[in-house]
Amino acid sequence: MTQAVENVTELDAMVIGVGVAGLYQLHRFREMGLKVRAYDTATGVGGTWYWNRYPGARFDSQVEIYQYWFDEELYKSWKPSERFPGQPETEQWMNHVADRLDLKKDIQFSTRIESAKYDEKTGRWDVVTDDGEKINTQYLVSCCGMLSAPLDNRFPGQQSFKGEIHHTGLWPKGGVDLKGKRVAVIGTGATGIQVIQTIAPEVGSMKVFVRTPQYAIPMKNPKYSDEDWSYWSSRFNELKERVPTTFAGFDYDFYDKAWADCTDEERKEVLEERWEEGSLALWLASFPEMFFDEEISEVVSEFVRGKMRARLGNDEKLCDLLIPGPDDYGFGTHRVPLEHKYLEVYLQDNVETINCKSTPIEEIVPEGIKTADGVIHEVDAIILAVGFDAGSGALSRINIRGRDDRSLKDQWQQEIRTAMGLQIHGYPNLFTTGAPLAPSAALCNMTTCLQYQVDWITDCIGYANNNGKKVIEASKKVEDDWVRHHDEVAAETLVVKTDSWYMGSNVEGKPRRLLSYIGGVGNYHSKCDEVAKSGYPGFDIA
Ligand code: NA7
Repeated sequence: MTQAVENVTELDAMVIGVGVAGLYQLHRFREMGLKVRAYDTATGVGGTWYWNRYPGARFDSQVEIYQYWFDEELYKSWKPSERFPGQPETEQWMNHVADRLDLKKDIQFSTRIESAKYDEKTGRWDVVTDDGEKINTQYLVSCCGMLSAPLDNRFPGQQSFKGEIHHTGLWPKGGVDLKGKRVAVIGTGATGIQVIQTIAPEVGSMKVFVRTPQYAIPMKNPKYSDEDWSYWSSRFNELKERVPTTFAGFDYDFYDKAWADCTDEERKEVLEERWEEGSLALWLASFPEMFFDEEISEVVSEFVRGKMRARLGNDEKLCDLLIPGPDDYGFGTHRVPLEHKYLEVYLQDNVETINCKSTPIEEIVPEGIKTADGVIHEVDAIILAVGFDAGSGALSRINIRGRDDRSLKDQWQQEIRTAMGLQIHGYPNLFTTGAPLAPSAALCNMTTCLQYQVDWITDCIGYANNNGKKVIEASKKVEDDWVRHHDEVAAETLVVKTDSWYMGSNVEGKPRRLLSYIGGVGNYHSKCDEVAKSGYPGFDIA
């Protein structure tokens, strides 16, 4: 036997990424008795909650449902401090999960997966890491994340900047001292909003580069006492049953009366009540008609605009720049962020806005940011809150070769397709979580959809094992059918008309397709359950 063969790590299953999905997938594979190992570029667990340690990072799903549902004792064993905990606490929780399940001994940190090549003769994957380690595995499961490929090299001249420049998704572990400094923030998506409202009190001055205004909802984030957590713990089984059946994997769901059957007063009451809730309920638990009907969308959008205008003291210039107008896009057709005193930041004397629509950023220069009008905005630090190559980005950054040496990156540069977000035709024994065309990122509370996908994948592999089979591949037909259904559902909504990372339009040249399934989480689960119950029709299992 040659040296090279001796140095190959042989596995039944390999997991890439140890965020919410990866930890659970590792746990499930271990329970099945498979020889499994997980790999992650980071030095610790957490995925999104490891990398996004920028000031103010926190989730928009209530902590009582941003949970694992497979173990009641695990749920009860963690005492969250508030309704929407910040990144440090969420990272601690993920470490708690990993330690409680003793997962870390099967995780290799600080390791980037460079390539994965399917061997048709053996039905197995040959994987190579950045330090040259070779892994041979029967099953390969991507848990790389939906929003984990940062667009960190966005502007020409970034390297020349004399001060500190950081993308929010690659924030240094030790933090960044912004106290008293002149800081620029580029981007006002969900991330930019969290950063801006958090650093505003400590920076010397701040220049916010705004291109697209955002609808945002004020977050209500009460502290949770032990009694509060006992209350939620007592509801564990009820929540566990309900959450996967709702439209977006939260514990709330749409109002049970159609818009057309409500009076104006009732509509207003429903919207006001959801607004006061201080969560994403206004978007995901009020009137679904806002996703389909332009007129209804406009009524809801105007409701939100009115709230925002009042906060900005009806300052015309600020309102124009920060609040989407009727001709921009409708509320909820873009990811809706929650915020806390965000708009008030713009009323501070030391905060300046730069309109990137009229004066786009041209380049980064040693002193700061140069805009198209020739102005150099001098700053000490630049925060790039400019987003991610969502959905397809993480897997495209690995050289993945399927049957006939086909390249996933090349394929997805032409058209982004998956079968239910769980497999890709031409890539046998490769399974995906958080991938395009499955529900994700606020159109699904991430813990809900990721756990479901891990369970589906685990059951599918279990089915193959029980039947003495070794290779599983989504047929072209099953993928075609899913893509068609996905597109039909998407085409009925207004979301496909709005430019955002949901549509891939934030990355130049990326083929346009809604990256998240919008037919509802409950519906997605029923469809995937049906496939599993019927013995995986449309999947070639050999
Ligand atoms: P987003 O939502 O993609 O937001 C990125 C922001 O950066 C957005 O305001 C962009 O404006 C702005 N941007 C990007 N490129 C530029 C340039 N060249 N000039 C000016 N402004 C620019 O990313 P986030 O990180 O906030 O959120 C991603 C998801 O993570 C979020 O939805 C949650 O689900 C978690 P644009 O809209 O393109 O005009």
